[in-house]
Formats: sequence, structure tokens, C-alpha cells
Amino acid sequence: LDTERFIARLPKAELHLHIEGALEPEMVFALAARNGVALPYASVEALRSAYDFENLQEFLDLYYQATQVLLTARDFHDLAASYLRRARDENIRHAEIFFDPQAHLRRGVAFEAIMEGLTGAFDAAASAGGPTSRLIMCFLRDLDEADALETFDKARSWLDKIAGVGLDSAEAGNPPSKFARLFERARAMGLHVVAHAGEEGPAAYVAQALDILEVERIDHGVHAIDDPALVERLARHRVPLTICPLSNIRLRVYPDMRAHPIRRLMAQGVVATVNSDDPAYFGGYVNANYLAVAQAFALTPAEIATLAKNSFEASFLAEAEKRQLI
Ligand code: ES4
Ligand code: ZN
Repeated sequence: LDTERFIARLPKAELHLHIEGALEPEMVFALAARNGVALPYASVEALRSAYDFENLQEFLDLYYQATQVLLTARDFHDLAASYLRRARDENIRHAEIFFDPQAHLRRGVAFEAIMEGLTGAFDAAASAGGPTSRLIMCFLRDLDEADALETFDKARSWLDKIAGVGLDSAEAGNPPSKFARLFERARAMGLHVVAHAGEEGPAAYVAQALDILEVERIDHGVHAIDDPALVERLARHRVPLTICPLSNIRLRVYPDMRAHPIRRLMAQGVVATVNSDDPAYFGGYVNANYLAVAQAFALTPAEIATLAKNSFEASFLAEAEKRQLI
């Protein structure tokens, strides 16, 4: 309980959160009713009991199905407002938030609706004392690069409200190299660049994300542990990993928390951060993720505080902004 209070009181940044993954079952049903969308589940409980995943793809199938209730600017606003209230209550001072435009554009939702809804909620939260938020536009790696480039074009008039680009969805068989031109364009436009790599994919995909996409952070990156030279490289260059411990257990990347490599990565000098990924699906927001790791490895308060400090270091905030928030 002491550890729980210590974690709750620590100022933290969240750097790996898919806003669509903060869609709680109750909100799925509320938005389905508001928008007249039919659901293949009889109740909130029936939907929640489907959250038992064998792997990443099984999760993604349900995640994309649930996103179908998101149609209007108001829906995106309500979703972001709900996450940010939760984040504020957990003492998260800053959030760098992913969204998946391709998952919405292909259903006929306009870019304007997504952006107006999300940024409206971000601005309201920031004005009300926090957290502050930035947006990272993710591309679905199981689609081709041409689709990503087309989507990037559609985002052109919104780029002043987008901090960076990322890469997510089904990793196996979809290496970072597939998106070399997209990331070259994003970097040329001054955007920050990150990518999911080494979640279900191999350490070689983490190396590709660094070498070909020239990313500043790796999302997940846990499979880097299989390549000691790569771990050493991440540590030496202080390339942060945005680790999502409960996600990795729920998607069976590791059988239990004791088998998770986060402690070994920390011991080898990697800038590790703790994040929630898709908290509505994986059984916990940020503080629950810190607690699960702290308990599995009997972390000291100093070690827990280092994870929180890393979250600000790894963020895209300017140094002066970091000092204000911590
Ligand atoms: C995701 Cl856990 C995870 N992995 C890859 N892509 C994703 N999109 C949303 N959650
Ligand atoms: Zn993720």
C-alpha cells in the first residue's frame, strides 16, 4: 500500500497511449447508442469478457471493431476528456498520445472530426491545470506505404497540431523498412518520429527502426533484450523505450511479470519508461503498470522515481516545460 501511494503521488508523463485503447466498454455502449451503431455484444459485461487475448492480432481485431462507434468530433472529444480526467487523477502531468487516423478515415470519418474532437479536449484539460498533451499520428503497418503516404497528405493542414508520427498495429512481417519513405518525409517536415518495434517482432526490427526510420524513441522495444549489442547501443545513445508491462502480459509476449525484461533493461542502463498502451483493454492505467513492475521486482522508491524521471526526459517537452511540470 505504501508503494501504491508513492507511485500515485509521483509526477509522471505517459508516452505510450493509444487514445482508441482508452475506450472503456461502458463508453463503447454509450457511443453505440448515441450513434445508432449495432454491436455484436449483448452487454458491457459480454464485451469485457471478450478481453481475453492469445496474441496481438486477437486484441487488434477487437480494438478495430470497438473503434467503429467513434464517428463524430464529440465522440473523439469525450474519449480524450475521459482519458485525461483519469490521467490527472493519477498525477500524470503530460501525455503524448497516439491516434490511428487510417482506422477512422476508412470508415468515412473526416480528419477534421478526429482533430477537432481530440484537440478540443486537450486544450480544455491544459486550461484546467493539466495534463498537457501532444498528438502522435500513427500509421498502420499492416497496410501498405502508399496508404500511409496518402493519409499523411490528408493531415497536411493539421501538422501544426501534430508533434510526431509513429508506426503501430500488426508487427510480424511488417518491418520498419516498409515505411522508409514515409518517415523520411516526416523527418524532413520537422516532425518527431517514433515506432512500435520489438513488441511481437524481433530485435532486428528495433535496429531497423533506428537505422532506417531514425526514430527518437522505441515503443515497446522489449525484444531488444535478445541482442546484447543492441541493448548496449540503446543505453549508450539514451534511446528511450516506452514499455507497457501489463500489455505485454495480456498479449502473452511474456508469461508473467517476473519474466518481463524491464528490470534487466534498466540494469543495463536503458532509459526505460512505464506506460499503459491500451488501458481499457489491458487491465490498468499508468499507476497499475508501475505497481505491477514494482511488486514483481521489489523495486526501491529510488528505482520507481527513476522510471518517472525517465518519462519526462524521454518526452518531447522542452527543458523549460519539463521543469515546470515536475
Ligand atoms: C497496439 Cl498493443 C499494440 N500494439 C501494436 N499496435 C497497437 N495499436 C493499438 N494497440
Ligand atoms: Zn502501443
